[in-house]
Amino acid sequence: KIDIPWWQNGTIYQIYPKSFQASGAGSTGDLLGIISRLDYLENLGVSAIWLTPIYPSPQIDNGYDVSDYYDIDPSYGSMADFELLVKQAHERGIRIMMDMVFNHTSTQHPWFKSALDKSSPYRSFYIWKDAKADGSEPNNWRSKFGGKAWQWHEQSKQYYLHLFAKQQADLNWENPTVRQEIKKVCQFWADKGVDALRLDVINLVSKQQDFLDDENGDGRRFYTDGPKIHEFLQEISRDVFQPNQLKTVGEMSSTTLENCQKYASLDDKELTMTFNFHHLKIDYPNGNKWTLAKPDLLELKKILGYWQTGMQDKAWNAIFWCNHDQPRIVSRLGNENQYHKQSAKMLAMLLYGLQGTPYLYQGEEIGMTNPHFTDISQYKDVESLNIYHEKLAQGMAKQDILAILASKSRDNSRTPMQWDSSANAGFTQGKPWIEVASNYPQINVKAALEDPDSVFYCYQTLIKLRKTYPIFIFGDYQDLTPDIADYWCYIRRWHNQKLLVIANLTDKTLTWSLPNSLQLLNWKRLFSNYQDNHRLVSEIRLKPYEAIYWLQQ
Ligand code: TEU
Repeated sequence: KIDIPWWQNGTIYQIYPKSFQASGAGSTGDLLGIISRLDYLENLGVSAIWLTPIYPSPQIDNGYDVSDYYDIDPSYGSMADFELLVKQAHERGIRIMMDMVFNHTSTQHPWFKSALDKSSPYRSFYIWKDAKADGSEPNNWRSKFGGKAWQWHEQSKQYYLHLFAKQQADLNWENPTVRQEIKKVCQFWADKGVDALRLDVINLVSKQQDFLDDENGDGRRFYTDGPKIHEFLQEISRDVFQPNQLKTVGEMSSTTLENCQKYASLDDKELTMTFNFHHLKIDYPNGNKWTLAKPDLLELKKILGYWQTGMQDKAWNAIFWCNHDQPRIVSRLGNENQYHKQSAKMLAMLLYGLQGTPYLYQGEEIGMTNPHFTDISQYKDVESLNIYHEKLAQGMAKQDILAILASKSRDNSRTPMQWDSSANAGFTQGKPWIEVASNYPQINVKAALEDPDSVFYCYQTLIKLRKTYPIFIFGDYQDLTPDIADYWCYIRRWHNQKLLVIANLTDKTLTWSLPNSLQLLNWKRLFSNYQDNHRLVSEIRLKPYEAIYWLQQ
C-alpha cells in the first residue's frame, strides 16, 4: 500500500462562480450558492475545488481584472461567506484552490490609479514606455484579445503594456517590490486556510527588457517563458509556497515541454503542476483560432502522447478537456446529439486514463454542451465581442462570424450550470447574467442523478478508480494506434501491471486487432461506457464511441 498525495490521485473541480449557483435571485452565482452544492461535489468525489477569481473587480474580464487582492467581490458575498465555505469544504475533505492573477491588475486597482502619476512610487509597478519618434506604440506587440498591446495615457505621455484587455495593465515583475506584494497576497490567502493556488498566465510575467518589435509575430516570443521566469517562480516558491505547503498549478500559455519539465519538476522547486493548451489547438489551423475547422485527431494523440512521455518521472501534468476559456468538449470532439452520453463518457475515459491530475470543469460531469447562440447580444465575453467587431471591420459577413463564435467563443462554457428542469435550470430565481443553454430540460444534474447510466456516474467511477489503482497515477504511457485517427488505444505499465485503454472515436462500429504481444493475456474488464460483456483475446468490435478499460495484474 503506497501513500499517494491528494494532488496526484485526486480530481480538482473547477467552479466558475459567476455561473455556478445563485443562492437567491441574483443574476450571478455566489459563495452561499457554492456552499449549498458541496454535498453534490462530495458525492462526485472531488478532492478540491478551484474557484476562478472572486475578488473585487470591474468584471471587464469576469474577475481576471482584479482591483483588490484582499477581499471578495460583493456580488459573490462577503469574507465571512468565504470563511464559511473553507470550513464547510474542509469538513467534507474538499480543499480550496484560489485563482491568482499576477500578470496584470485591473486599471481600477489603487496601484494603477496611483501609477498614472509619473512621480508615484507605483509608477514602476507597471510597464510604461515612451512613444516611438512618430508617436506610435513602443513596439508592434498584439493583445491576446485583439488589437494592440499598448494603451496611451495622455496626461503622463507614455504607453502602458496590456497583453490582455486595455483595462488589464501588466505588472512589472522586474520590480522587487511588486514581487513582495504578490507574496503578501499569497500569504494572506494561505492564512485563510486556502490549500492551493492556480496561477493565471504565470509564464508570461517575465518580459525581455528590450521590448523589440516582433518582425514576424505578435510579440509572444519575447515574453512567453521569458528570461527570468524560473528565477521568479523559485523565489516565490521558496518564500511562500513551500513554507505554507501551498500546492500550485501554473497556467502556461504557448509553453514548451522543456520549460514545463522545470516549472512542474517533481522536486517542487517552482510549481506543483502545469496546464498547457497545445492539445486544444487541434482545431486552430495555422494557429488561427477564429475559423471553423474540424479537429485533427491524429494531432491530438500526438500532442498528448508527447506530453505524457515527456513529463514521465520528471514533472507533473494537469490534464483537462474543459475550462472557462474553452468550448464544451462533447460539442467539440464528441457527438452531442445521437451519442451524447456515449461520446461524453468516452472522452472522459480517455482523459482519466492518462497520467496527471484531472481538472473537471463545472457541467462537464453531466455532459453540458455549447449553447449555440445565434445573436451577438447573447455574448458577454470581452474577447468574443472584440473579435466580432474586428472581423466585421475587416469585412467578414455577420453570419460567418456568428458561426465561428458559436463554435469557438469562451462563452460556450460560461452559461449557467444546469441543475434541474425548472426555470433558468435552477441556477437563479432571477434573471441570469448570460442565457441558459436551451437543452437544460434534458441535460441537468437532477436528471443525471436519477439515471444510473448517466455521464455523472461515469465521472464518479473514474474519480474513484484513480484513487484505487496506482497504475493510473504512475504507469508509463504508450500509444498503440498513433497512425489511425478512428481509434485511440493506449497502454500504461507499472511494475507487472498493465492498463489498456481502448476507444472508438467515431460514430461507426469498428474492429480493432490487438498487437501480438498483448494477445492472450488475462485481461480483466475494469470499466466501460456500454453494458457489454466483451472478452479481450485477439480482436474486439467497438460500438460507436465505445471505450473500455482493461486491467492485467
Ligand atoms: O487565460 C489565458 C489565455 O491565454 C487563454 O486561455 C485566453 O483565454 C485565450 O488566449 C484567449 O484566446 C487566462 C484566463 O483563464 C482567462 O479567462 C483570462 O481572460 C486571461 O488569463 C487573462 O487574465
